[in-house]
Amino acid sequence: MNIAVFSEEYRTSGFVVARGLFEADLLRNITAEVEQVVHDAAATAEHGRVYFDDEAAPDTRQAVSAVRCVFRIQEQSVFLRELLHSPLILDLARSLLDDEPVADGIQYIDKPPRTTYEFPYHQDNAYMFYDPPRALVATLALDAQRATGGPIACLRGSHVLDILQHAPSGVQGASRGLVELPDTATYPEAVVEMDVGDMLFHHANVIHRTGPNRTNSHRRNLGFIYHGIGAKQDAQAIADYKRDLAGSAPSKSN
Ligand SMILES: O=C(O)CCC(=O)C(=O)O
Repeated sequence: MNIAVFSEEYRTSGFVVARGLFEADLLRNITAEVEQVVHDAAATAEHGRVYFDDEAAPDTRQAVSAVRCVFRIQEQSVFLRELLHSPLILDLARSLLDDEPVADGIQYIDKPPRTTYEFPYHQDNAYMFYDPPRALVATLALDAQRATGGPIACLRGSHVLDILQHAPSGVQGASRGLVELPDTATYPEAVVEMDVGDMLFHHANVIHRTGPNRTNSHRRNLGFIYHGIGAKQDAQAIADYKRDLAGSAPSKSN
């Protein structure tokens, strides 16, 4: 990989994909570990950390195949904690952030087969509150994802925007959605199709969403979250956000 070209793509578009970053053996081990942790998480169904595709259907609550999100997944696995701090990801994150990366955590997000839920357009920094916005999510594709499978779609170049107005989305696992989209002629949508082992790095300010999964396969993503050591979180904004969240849909900040 040419790191200069890779970083330039990120700086221009607000996202970039490292194709085939994870080789087959490592990927097999990661997938096996994730499946074990998700299985255990499904059994605990810890509120605020584990969300099912249909929270209203009690019979699906314990089914691993119905898990939608597990947040802070690294807390349950030494192996995944080590991966979060491994040079394989940190070295790329350092180049993109232009700063020393600090690991925040790992989120697991599945789009089970034929699920209709969507993550609305949003900017991650609308709930991370990093200033300057030197933060990113590195998403490892555990499954191949084509346009019909609910892949991440980014508005190219939109990371240069400030945080736009968001409102509660009502979607379990994605607390906030953009109130109004910016001009998509200026920031065109790019659907990021990935193969197993690809890793998408997206800037915390880039506007992105995911649609329904119209396939018969799972679409599992593992998102590694980092910020630059020089970026500070706005404590007041976080406190306000948590207060606003009470009573509305839980969030990826959980
Ligand atoms: O994987 C998904 O469906 C959503 C990912 C996302 O919105 C994010 O990583 O910020």
